[in-house]
Amino acid sequence: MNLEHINALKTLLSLPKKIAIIPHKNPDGDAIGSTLALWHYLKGKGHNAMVVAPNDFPKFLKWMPGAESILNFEKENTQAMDRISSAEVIFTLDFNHLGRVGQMTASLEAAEATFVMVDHHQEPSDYAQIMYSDVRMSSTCEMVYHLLTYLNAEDEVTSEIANCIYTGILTDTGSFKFKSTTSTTHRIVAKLIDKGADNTAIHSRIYDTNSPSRLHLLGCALKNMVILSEYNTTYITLSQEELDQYNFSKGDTEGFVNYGLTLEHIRFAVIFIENREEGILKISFRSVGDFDVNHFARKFFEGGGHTNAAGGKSDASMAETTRYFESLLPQFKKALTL
Ligand SMILES: [Mn+2]
Repeated sequence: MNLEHINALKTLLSLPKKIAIIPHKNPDGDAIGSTLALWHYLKGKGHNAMVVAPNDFPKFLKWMPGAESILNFEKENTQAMDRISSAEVIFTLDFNHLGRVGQMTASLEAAEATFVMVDHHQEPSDYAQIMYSDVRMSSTCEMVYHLLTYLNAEDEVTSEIANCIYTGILTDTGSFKFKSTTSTTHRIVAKLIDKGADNTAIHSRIYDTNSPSRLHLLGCALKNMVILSEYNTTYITLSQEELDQYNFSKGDTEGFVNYGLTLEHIRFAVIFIENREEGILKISFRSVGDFDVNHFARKFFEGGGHTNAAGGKSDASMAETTRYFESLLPQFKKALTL
């Protein structure tokens, strides 16, 4: 974050403000962790702050300190709209394009607040007056920690803040495994544990939450896995029929795509999931090393994300989509096998 923006933020927060803090739609551990961490900090400084989420978030994040205070735009619409339109400052965390908040987009576009963006995704749009955008960062949670140091507030990191930030770093780094995990990330994590982050409990609350039907759905997904050794690539399909058969509930397929990458030599793993309600296939792309799935998702599947993790969609059938996907691989053979 450059000095000009740090100083602008310090000035902005020098008097108590009415603030809305916004995560993206379908918020994940990093989005909820970063917004709640910032909320705890701002509240402690005497601001009137509130986290407003576009929709609900997964059960395995409900234990987070402050989670019960999050306004749900879908369910508490009047209150949420009022908070956004009356806010003097709006922080948008873990996204960089106003379209990422779904039905909340129009409210944000109409808001007269000063916008502050904190985010690590590529190609930010320019709606924010104060920007902290860095694609090299492991997570928005790591950026919130840096932000607090820029505000000279490292000593004000409470155990609530530490638990929130730890959670987002944990989930966005694939448990400290992805390339974006640096020595700085680990130094911050060490400080968070010193400040009260209960690392063992957090791991268990996040990852030991399977239901029997989810494990059965995972079994189905793994059985469907197609391995294209020639391209060090693998993909999984899940039809709506299969989702129904295993009582799919939202979030159940989270992380399934990563199983492909646990195969030896595999560099590129994909999952195609049918969503009959929306009439599309939702696609997740993962890679290891230099193969850029952000580029791949943008070019061929109307999506995007990071170098090693991206999303996309297809309006075609499962059979057509996987055929198309396979037809794209020969042009990337060199990148995938070198
Ligand atoms: Mn993130």
